[in-house]
Amino acid sequence: MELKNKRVLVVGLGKSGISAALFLREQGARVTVSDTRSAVALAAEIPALLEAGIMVESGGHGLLTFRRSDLIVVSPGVPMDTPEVRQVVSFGLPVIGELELASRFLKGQVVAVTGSNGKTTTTTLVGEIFKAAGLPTLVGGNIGLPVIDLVPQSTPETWSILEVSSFQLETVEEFHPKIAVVLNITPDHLDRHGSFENYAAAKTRITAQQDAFDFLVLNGEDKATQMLGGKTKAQVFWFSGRRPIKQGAFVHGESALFVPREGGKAEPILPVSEIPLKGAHNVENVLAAVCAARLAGIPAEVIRGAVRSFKAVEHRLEFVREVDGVEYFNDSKATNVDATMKAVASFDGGIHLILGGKDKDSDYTQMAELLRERVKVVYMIGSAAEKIERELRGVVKMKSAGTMQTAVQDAAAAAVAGDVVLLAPACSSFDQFENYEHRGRVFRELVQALQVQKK
Ligand code: UMA
Repeated sequence: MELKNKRVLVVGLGKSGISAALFLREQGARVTVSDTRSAVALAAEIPALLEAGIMVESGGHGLLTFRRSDLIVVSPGVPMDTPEVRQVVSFGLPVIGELELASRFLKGQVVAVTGSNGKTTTTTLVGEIFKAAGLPTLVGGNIGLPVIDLVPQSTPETWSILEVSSFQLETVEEFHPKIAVVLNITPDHLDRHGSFENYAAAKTRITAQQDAFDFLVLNGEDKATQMLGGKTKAQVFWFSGRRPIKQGAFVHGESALFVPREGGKAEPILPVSEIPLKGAHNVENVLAAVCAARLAGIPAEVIRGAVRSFKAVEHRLEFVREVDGVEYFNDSKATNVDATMKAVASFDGGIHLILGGKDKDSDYTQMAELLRERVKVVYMIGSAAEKIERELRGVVKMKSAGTMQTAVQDAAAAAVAGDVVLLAPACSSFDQFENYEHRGRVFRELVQALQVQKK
């Protein structure tokens, strides 16, 4: 891709936009960045960009700025139906995302992990296994490190393990992972994609460029994911925590096994009891990682060692502390209904659940049965509180807490020994926090500050 002297516009000045703009500038492009935030809000970012010879448009997107460009690179958080983006697409100007830009320059092979839930845990685990096998490994993507930042370090031998989101996949064209993993597809980001079908279609793009020499790893128990099996040219491997699989990874009795080809012998990988993560969904994440690792030729004993020493990723069903016999778990990354249900299902009962934040057009009624069964009290926070209360009224005891601080205090006061206080909010965080990490940190700090009372 020739970038020298091209007029490139980068839309959005978050992590991806800043990295993309600096990369493009280094390649000799004439770069402008445009962001809806004001110059004051961008005061920390602007000087370094100007220094690098990058022009900055702040406080909104100008159609003229878009029209004057040869190429437009959008950040993942910028919807394709942003009016200026829609217009230039209709004029035929090329619009790509940061993932697509990066994948045109990234050397080596890619393992791409997507799914509505479990992406970060699985990506991190795959990365750990590949590193344990001694392979030159880079880890990035939606996990928090823009893929473009991996480009300078990549070599033809590198394995880049990438967490990829529907926002990033929406704009890929040539992105071509050697191994693609789709963990599950359940409703999320409907406010952005408009419908579940559009959301699932974005995820499908992970395999669009794959061919018969590539691998697609799919969840045998997830309906929407199963459909991808018929839409790919890649060799399909399955994983299941519930039943034997002809080609892929599954649990049989006490063991996780891998079958390398249909009719082939099942190889034992590890006893399930050695998986150090809570919840059936995490067994699925491990099985998906087993497939990716075996497909890259990594031996079973290396996989077993890396899984055994794996620690829960921050903000994903992360154990925080026990106070007076009550256990506190931070699953701030449970930003949709399905993730919250998986978190709740990881405990037998006695749960004090903190729910709420910014709604994503979600249907909270889906949780009714599970909450009735296992949750003692729901504490509602954030702007979605009213909707959650309306949809779950009569199902479970509910308390309007408003803020995280009140929710933690109320839950701590009500919980008795043997109970669990669980932050698994089913919403995004942007109404009250910078992001889900910030929300998780605030929860953790509040829990760390609780006084032991010995009730
Ligand atoms: N902006 C505009 N115009 C718009 C919309 C946004 O100018 O129409 C600007 C905002 O003012 C802001 C910037 O764009 O300055 C934000 O860009 P961004 O939202 O793409 O944020 P980044 O910091 O670049 O982070 C992105 C991902 N964010 C999203 O997808 C929303 C991060 O995923 C990812 O870690 C990072 O790139 C590196 O790859 C976060 C996320 O929430 C964790 N992902 C979603 C999820 O996991 O559910 C998909």
